[in-house]
Amino acid sequence: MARTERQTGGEVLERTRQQTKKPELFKVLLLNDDYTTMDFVVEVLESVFHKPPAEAYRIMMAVHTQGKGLCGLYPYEVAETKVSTVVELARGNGFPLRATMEPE
Ligand code: TYC
Repeated sequence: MARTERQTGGEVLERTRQQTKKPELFKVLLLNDDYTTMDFVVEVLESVFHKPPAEAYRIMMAVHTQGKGLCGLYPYEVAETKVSTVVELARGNGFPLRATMEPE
């Protein structure tokens, strides 16, 4: 027999392996410091990470009391842009606020 396909009697074999890679996600974290105001951090969480006010306040307090806090999970380039945007906004307002990213 010349054909190399498996004879399935017309049945379609399902692929069990994913053909397209699902995007790998990265955590974006805010870090605590002693100088950035709480109001500014809440503003950043609302404007850059689109958090509703109560959630933004909760995350800010988690960073304040625990040293760091999760802002969201994003594909690599989006995470990088969020980190740069936070740092640029902070420096533009004279604050030392830092953000980092790490694999999920
Ligand atoms: N610790 C800061 C203060 O007491 C507030 C703060 C919260 C700063 C979160 C950074 O990511 C941060 N003013």
